[in-house]
Amino acid sequence: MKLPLFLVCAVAACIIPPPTSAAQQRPNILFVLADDMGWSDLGCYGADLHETPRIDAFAKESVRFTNAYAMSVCSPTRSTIMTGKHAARLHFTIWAEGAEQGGPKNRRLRDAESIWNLPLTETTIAKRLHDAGYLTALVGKWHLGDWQHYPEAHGFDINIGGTNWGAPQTFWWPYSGSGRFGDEYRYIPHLEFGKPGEYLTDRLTDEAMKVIDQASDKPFFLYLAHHSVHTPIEAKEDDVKHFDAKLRPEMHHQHGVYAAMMKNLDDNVGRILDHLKQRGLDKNTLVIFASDNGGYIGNDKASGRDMPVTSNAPLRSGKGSLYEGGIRVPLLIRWPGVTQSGTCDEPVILTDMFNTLLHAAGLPTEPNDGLDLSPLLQSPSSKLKREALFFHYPHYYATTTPVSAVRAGDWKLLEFFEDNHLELYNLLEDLSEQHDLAATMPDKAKELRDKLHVWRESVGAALPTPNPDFMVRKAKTN
Ligand SMILES: [Ca+2]
Repeated sequence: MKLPLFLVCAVAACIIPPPTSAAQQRPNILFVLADDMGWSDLGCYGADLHETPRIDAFAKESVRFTNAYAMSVCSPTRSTIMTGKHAARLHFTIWAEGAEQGGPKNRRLRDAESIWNLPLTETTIAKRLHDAGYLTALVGKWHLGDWQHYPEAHGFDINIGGTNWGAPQTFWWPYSGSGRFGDEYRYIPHLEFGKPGEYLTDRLTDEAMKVIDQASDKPFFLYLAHHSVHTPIEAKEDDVKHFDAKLRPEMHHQHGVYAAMMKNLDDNVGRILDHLKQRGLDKNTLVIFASDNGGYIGNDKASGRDMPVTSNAPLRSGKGSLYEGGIRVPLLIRWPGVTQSGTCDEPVILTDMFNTLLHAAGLPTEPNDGLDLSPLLQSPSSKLKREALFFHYPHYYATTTPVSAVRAGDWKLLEFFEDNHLELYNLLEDLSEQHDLAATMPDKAKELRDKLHVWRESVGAALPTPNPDFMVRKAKTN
């Protein structure tokens, strides 16, 4: 049946709410995610060699979280930001290429099974914001699945550069080629037109600024996921010279090329903040800056230096590990008119971004594994109603064997799956996790282990299994 036009309009008027002043004031959201940046890599978190004046100035206008956590590697953190669900619940516990590899070598355990495509049945924060009228854009790294699971399939209107790959072949235009990842030819879509000497972090910032301009009168959600400061460690020569000249043996950080990469990222964070201001959008834009996991403490050939890329000291270990160096990350949030600038010591996790952003957009929060951090943004000294944070990495990496962990108050317990041994630390007294109290405080260790087991069961966490090949090999040796 065909309805008269006036009736169609009347029906539409009932369904589509007219824009309200509250809706018009919904903030834009700019989420800048660095890759593999360690907790102590920024000046405002204690770095010495590195120079990050723009991010440090931004931190002074933000809530600076000192106890913010991520998962210990790339894709799990990105999946939890997108869904508000813990990576263990999603069974997205390792990065895509790692999940594909499988095949344990001479290891005591077989990795737990992990997905490597973010299921299309999951509703991402981008989809929620898109449906609420936001222009949604991913610029940079995606790393949540193959082409059928790219950002476009997960609520993003715009995808510039997002693929299944976790790192570029190179930070220099045309950013493509093979060799670094075996014979695999890697490229970054939509960045084909450029010029020699162009550097990836500069280019992604240019693209992000165009997205801001494109949004016009729509609010935008811009997820600017830089590849920097992930390997390959490559930087501009003049910057490298500057940091090499500045290096002193007593410095906490020692890698001049990495320091130069940090400087360039800082410059680019400054550029996009300046762009917001020039466009008159800074007062109505919620800006988040974070990293997806702890700093990478292995070497990188591309840098030409045979030394660890960074150090997370005073935290122990780095990317991959569930010691603090692998999971504690910088987190800064600025929302003019809402945030009180200051330091927040309350433990939070990037899983919390989902509900925090829903709340910011005036949407109802949802029951999931994260909380809405708005109370902390309004009052950094307030507390959340949360007993503990949990971590689950049932895989191997250069820094770890399969492990789970829980942080409750100042206490931290790790359970290693190879031999089920426990380690207990008091982070208030022992931030560097050097004094294992599991043997001297067995009751506390048991209490936290029980809590960890209940949580693992509640999320259906996948566990590693004994590796029969390991036993066979051992028997032959004997
Ligand atoms: Ca990462």
